Amino acid sequence: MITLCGFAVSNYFNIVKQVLLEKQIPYTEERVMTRSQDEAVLAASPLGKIPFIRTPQGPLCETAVILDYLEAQFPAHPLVPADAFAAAKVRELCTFINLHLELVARDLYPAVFFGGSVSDEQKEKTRKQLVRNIEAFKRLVKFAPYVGGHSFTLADCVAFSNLPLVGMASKAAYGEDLLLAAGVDYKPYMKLVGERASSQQVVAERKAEMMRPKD
Ligand SMILES: N[C@@H](CCC(=O)N[C@@H](CS)C(=O)NCC(=O)O)C(=O)O
Repeated sequence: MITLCGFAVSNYFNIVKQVLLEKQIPYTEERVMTRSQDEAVLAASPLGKIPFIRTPQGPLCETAVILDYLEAQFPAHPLVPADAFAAAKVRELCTFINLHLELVARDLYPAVFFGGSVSDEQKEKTRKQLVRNIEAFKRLVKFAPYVGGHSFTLADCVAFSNLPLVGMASKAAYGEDLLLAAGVDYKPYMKLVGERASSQQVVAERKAEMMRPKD
């Protein structure tokens, strides 16, 4: 049995959860907050980052690694095509969204989501990077109707949790959603993917976590 560790506000935790649900892999959850100094957590995720999973063979951290493991270990209900090139194209989209969109927008989160601050210089630097990277993303993404084409794949699990964060963070920081401003109309796509049972569970559990009184 897989144990998914983390908590449901984390976009990366929710990506792994959606994959577990889509692939119908039985799992349990262990609530772990970020930056834990607990030895049992650090032994599984040395930087204290979430998510990580526990498997019968031992723990695994880093979302992309976890997703590859799940796909290899549980081949039923595939989220990656069998063809090597098509599979690489799906992973290219996952990496692009994680690395060049979400990770760049992440610099804004302390200011826009957590009541912290970010310097004007950093804000401007992030904006330039996002504008450039979103233009590049437009060359890869298909929305036909899924991000990689006609089938729902791993890249949709990544996009569903990450694109809205990029949109919300840029809207809060710059007064405009930089995805929409660049003509990436991801809202109908979010509605389509949002109709899936896995999406509804992820969203409901995220809301419940956000309503939960602080420990
Ligand atoms: N590269 C990691 C990133 C995961 C990550 O940054 N998780 C956040 C929560 S969404 C976290 O644990 N942040 C705490 C920290 O960076 O110390 C992955 O892909 O799993």
